[in-house]
Amino acid sequence: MKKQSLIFLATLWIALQGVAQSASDTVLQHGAHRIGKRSDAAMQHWRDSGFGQFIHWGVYAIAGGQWNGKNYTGAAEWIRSWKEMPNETYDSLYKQFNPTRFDAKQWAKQAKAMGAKYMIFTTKHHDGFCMWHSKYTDYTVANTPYQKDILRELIDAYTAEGIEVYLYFSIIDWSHPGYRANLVSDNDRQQYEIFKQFTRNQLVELLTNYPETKGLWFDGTWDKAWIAQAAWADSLGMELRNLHPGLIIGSRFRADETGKRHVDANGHLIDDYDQRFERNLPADLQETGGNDWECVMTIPENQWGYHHDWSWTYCKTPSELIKMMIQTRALDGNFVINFGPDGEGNIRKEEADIATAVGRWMSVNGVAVYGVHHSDLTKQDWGYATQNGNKIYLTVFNQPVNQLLRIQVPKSKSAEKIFVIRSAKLLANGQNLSVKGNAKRGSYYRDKFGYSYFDLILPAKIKHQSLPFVLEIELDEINVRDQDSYQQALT
Ligand code: FHN
Repeated sequence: MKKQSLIFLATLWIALQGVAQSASDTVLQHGAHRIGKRSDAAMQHWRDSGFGQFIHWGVYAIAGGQWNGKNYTGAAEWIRSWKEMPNETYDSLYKQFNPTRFDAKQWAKQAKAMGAKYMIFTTKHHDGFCMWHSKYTDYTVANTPYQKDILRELIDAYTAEGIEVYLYFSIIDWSHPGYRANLVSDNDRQQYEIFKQFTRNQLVELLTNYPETKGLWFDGTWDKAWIAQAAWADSLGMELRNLHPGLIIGSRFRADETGKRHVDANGHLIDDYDQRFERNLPADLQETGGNDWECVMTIPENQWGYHHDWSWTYCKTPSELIKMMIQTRALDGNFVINFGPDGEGNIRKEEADIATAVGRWMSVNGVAVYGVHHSDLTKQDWGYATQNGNKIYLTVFNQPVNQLLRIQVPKSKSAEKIFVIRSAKLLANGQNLSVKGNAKRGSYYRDKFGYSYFDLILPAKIKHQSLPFVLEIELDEINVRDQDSYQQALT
């Protein structure tokens, strides 16, 4: 089909589709096209996956956050913007790109062992260097000493391990002559039209040549020039979705016509999931707006690409990352840990160690992460709960000194009923735990908010854990008889 016809169809689709609005909303043509979550199988699969790996890899890995003996303290993948590094020097780095130690299969096996169900790969970061053989620019891996199509190698290797691949794509492209952050002159506008066409061509090329792609992970969309393209970006999004059914796109891709990003002027999430949680987590479910969302997390404070020296930066431990992952899952989000391989293709030891530790933990406790959702059993001092069907997983970070884990159970909707803990076991070894306060004597303590509590007796051997442990519990909802008369006493 001709390009013009495709654009016409996409525009028609938008017009027919309308926008997701309620009666009191402002009329928008390019805001959210849906209120609430996507309900199709592809999106449910993304949701159930729960845990992913991010990989930032490009020619910035050669510099590794250092130039001329000086340390760049910004994010290593931004080194081209550092005054110490001349642009021409950076733009020639690709001539040295020859990662002879790169082994896609080994990366994929490591990701699998870590428990990642999907991987997001930087096909093109802000510098514009393409990790695939794009026919629309010479600035690609095809023109490096390495030559081979890295994206193809990664997709093959990760797919073979059952890990799905999402493509990170930066709209900012410092290498393209038509790219602008802001459009101030007619010449800017003309150049930007060429750049838009180039961007569209590359995206269509990616989806056509890499049909295994599950979603596009956009970045670098905060420029005024891009924000002003609401109608065009909306129709491009439709074109990409038509080309690739099931495609998942986060909220960073496009703005609405009022310039609002992520959520439109009516407060509705734009596209499929909220991408605002970068290196931070929502405090509670309310902050998520009930949307799908994803948290992408660095191991150091803010380094995505490879930096030679992590000694000056605060790095997260496996325990902290697991805690963030569980907090994310308890609030219905997906959690992604970033890796930044070096210029040779090695994954640094610190990252490999984290992958091993997280993977060991996931191999025992993964059921608390995959396919789970928010539980009515709310966050408590000991940690977070996730749920799958009748099974509730309690991930315990703060172990009580007396080995009695006090659980506040959810309230029943009926005043005549109460939830009790029917069974509890330690996932690590399947050992059943005794429950105190659960004797079926017909009368249960409830606090002034109507909550009941039960104590789980923890086995002595789980003392002094360096990583959290997980308990699987099941609840029963039972009828309560009259309260003890004492409980009716007044002050
Ligand atoms: O500027 C980029 C940054 O380098 C990195 O790629 C992150 C990943 O989410 N995104 C941008 C900042 O939000």
